[in-house]
Amino acid sequence: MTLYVLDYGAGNVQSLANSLTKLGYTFQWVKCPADFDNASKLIFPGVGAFQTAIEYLTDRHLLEPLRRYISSGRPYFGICIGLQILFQSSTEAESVKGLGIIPSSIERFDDSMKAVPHMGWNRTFFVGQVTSEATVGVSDSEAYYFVHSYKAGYDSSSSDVPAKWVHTISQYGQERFASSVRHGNVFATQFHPEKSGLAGMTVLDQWLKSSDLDNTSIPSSIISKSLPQKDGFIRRIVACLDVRANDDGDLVVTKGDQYDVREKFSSAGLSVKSAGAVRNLGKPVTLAERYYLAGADEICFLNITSFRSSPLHDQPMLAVVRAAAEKVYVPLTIGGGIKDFIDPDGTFRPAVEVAGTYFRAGADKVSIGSDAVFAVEKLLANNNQPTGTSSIETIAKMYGRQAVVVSADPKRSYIDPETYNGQHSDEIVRGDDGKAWWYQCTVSGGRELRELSVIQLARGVELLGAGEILLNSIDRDGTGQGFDLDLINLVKRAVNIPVVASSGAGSVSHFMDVFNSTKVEAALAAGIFHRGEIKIPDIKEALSFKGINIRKFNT
Ligand code: 1PR
Repeated sequence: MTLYVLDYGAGNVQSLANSLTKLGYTFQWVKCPADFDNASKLIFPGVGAFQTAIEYLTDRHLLEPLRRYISSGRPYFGICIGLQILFQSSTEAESVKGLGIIPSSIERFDDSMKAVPHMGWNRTFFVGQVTSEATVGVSDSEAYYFVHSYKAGYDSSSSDVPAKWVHTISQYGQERFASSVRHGNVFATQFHPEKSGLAGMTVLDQWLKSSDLDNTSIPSSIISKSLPQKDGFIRRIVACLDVRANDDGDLVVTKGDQYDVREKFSSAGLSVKSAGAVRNLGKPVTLAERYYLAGADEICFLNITSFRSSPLHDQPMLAVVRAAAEKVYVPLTIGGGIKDFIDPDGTFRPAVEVAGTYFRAGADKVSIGSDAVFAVEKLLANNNQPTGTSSIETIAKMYGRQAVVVSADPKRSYIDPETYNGQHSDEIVRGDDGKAWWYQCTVSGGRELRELSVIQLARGVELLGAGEILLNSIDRDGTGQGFDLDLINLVKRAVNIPVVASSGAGSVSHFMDVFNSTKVEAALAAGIFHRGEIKIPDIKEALSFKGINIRKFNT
């Protein structure tokens, strides 16, 4: 078998490369049109925009050779955008033609009742009887990782995927869509097998092992649209690793109390020497792998002092990302220092280049902190008119909005009735003790307060094209007092993109509270995992017991 992988330059293909290597396969990248002639199997992975993908293939004279490859009957496996380009068109870019192999259109999810992008884990269902061989390793008892705003509909509308193509369907909110398609030599998944732990590895392996696929995957006569309506969307548990160099220059996982990561002199048993040192809770890659194996649905690295130096020169951090991507087969988010900067030699390095370096190292998403605050300040000063130049916009344009997370670091700003001037009056929260506050944005890891409120930030970054908000709370960080539910509800109601609740988790019940009392898509914790106080499977078991949809422990 000569396996080729087609990389269209957007997003993280390194994870697929790592998965194939882990499974023991060797492969080559498609570099020129002639490579299609040499391929006996082809995988086209990718996230991002329909138009960007088609234009990339057209500009490099790869589109027609790809079409010829598929019509030659040799096996094709499309992942995410590799599924969508099989269709005639997409409402994402009406004037752009897809390959037209599947005679219907890709459409946007409806965001009136749910967050879009559909980002996270979901279940798949077969629509008819399938032999075990015909499943291609997909299982309706497993969950898979999705990240997309557009879908191949399966909702009885005229643009639905033709029945003979549907392999599995999934449901997000009230909408059902084809989560995988299969016919003849073509197999494609909307989900990312390379990011779906062991369940995804099984799909890749089965497809690679199978000889040419038969033409009779699922007889259309048994396709039924009367499957039970059940939203399979799963609430994610995210493990976060704050990373920085310690005083000896080694990268360590640290953890602050309200963002202060230095050991306190008052801590029991600490010598004078230890007091004031950067708290060291372990090695980044070791901990990331441990959390992956324990069932974390996503891993987040935050390079918390990156604002001090240029990330493109931060080789140890890039090495951490590369090494983690070889061990962790769930999504990896990397934050810290994602912004435009100028090298010491005067060379301008745009944020999109920084992000691209992390994607090529194995990150799936980048998280932007301080620079998002500055971008929204500029947006407001420009009467809410985006200029297309911010880090959020340029990265979202190139890699898709699902690849752009904004990490917000708000802090309560308490109101003094004597001096209050009416600012942010529609965002005021009142506590039981009579105190009132609004949530003020900060930059540089909480070191600097800005006038912007977290609601202005959330709405602004959504407008600029962010795909998700990682919502920290400086007041709750490291306290173990539980998530700030007021903050989370305020932000969640303000935007239609997914929100990850962060800061303050101290017990299993805090995860129940956040999922029961808010509509947040994911909950993140750091300290309780690093100190071994709570295990991820225990959280999941408790959530599942209460009827909250989780991904079973399975790596
Ligand atoms: O501004 O784009 O360079 O990004 C810097 C990033 O580093 C931001 O995402 C910012 O949140 C983060 N950061 C900066 N300084 C600190 C610090 O702690 N001194 N960490 C910091 C923020 C907060 C959470 C933490 C949760 C959960 N860490 O990510 O993991 O609060 O903690 P808990 O479960 O223990 O309560 P830029």
